Amino acid sequence: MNPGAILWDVDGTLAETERDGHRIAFNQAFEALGVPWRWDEQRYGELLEVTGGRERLLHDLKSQPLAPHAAGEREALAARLHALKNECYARIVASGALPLRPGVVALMDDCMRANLAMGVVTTTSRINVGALLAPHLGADWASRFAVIVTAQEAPLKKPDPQAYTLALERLELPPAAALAIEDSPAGVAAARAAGVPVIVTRSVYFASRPVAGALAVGDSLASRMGWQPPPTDGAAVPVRIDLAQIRRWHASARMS
Ligand code: XBP
Ligand code: MG
Repeated sequence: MNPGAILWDVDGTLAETERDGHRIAFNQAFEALGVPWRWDEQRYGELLEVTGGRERLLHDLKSQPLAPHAAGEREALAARLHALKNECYARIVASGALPLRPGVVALMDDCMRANLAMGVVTTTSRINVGALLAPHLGADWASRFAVIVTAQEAPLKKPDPQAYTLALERLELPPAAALAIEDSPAGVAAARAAGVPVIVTRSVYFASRPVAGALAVGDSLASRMGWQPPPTDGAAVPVRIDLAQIRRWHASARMS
């Protein structure tokens, strides 16, 4: 059975938004509100264990000696910082300066040509998805996707399967008919918990993390090098991971 839909994760999968987008934007928000600490690349990597930007802030505030002690004050500060972070993030990505990862647009174009439905399944907000994608895919970016599930529709963040389950419901597809593309252990866990087969394009923060339960794991959709299991050759051998290869991996899920 061919996949009935490709479900795209956003942060880390479509672009390196965590290191080069959200992290920078959080630090800009800290500066704007006079918060005295910053998140360097390493600290942010540790904090990515907590999914959801507001949840990540709240988690960090608990261990910051200079943060307010009262839980209510910490929540209010996290909410202000998070809203400001999203404004900063929108400014960072608005110019298109944060590129989509290599091979993403080509695979999306394969899907469009094949009339294969695509979805967005993310723990970030719709406004952040639009801010990232509009400069690259155009103002009508949303028309490419049959379903868009974000933190608004699915407040339980990955690894909870809620976002995937909702996307399947809206697409009226059984889980095995979809295929997710993710970058993080939490994303893989969310897809698997919903029963959706998943492939992983590793992002910088999860480059060396073991990934359990993925059909295939590789560094980039733009290259067939280094994927496990290796791509199986079709009639013509393209250099990138194309829809034909995605279909072969998807078929392997049904055989295993
Ligand atoms: C990744 C996340 C998000 C982003 C920040 O989402 O965990 O929380 O780090 O976005 P995904 P927000 O990989 O599912 O796209 O600040 O909007 O939460
Ligand atoms: Mg991700």
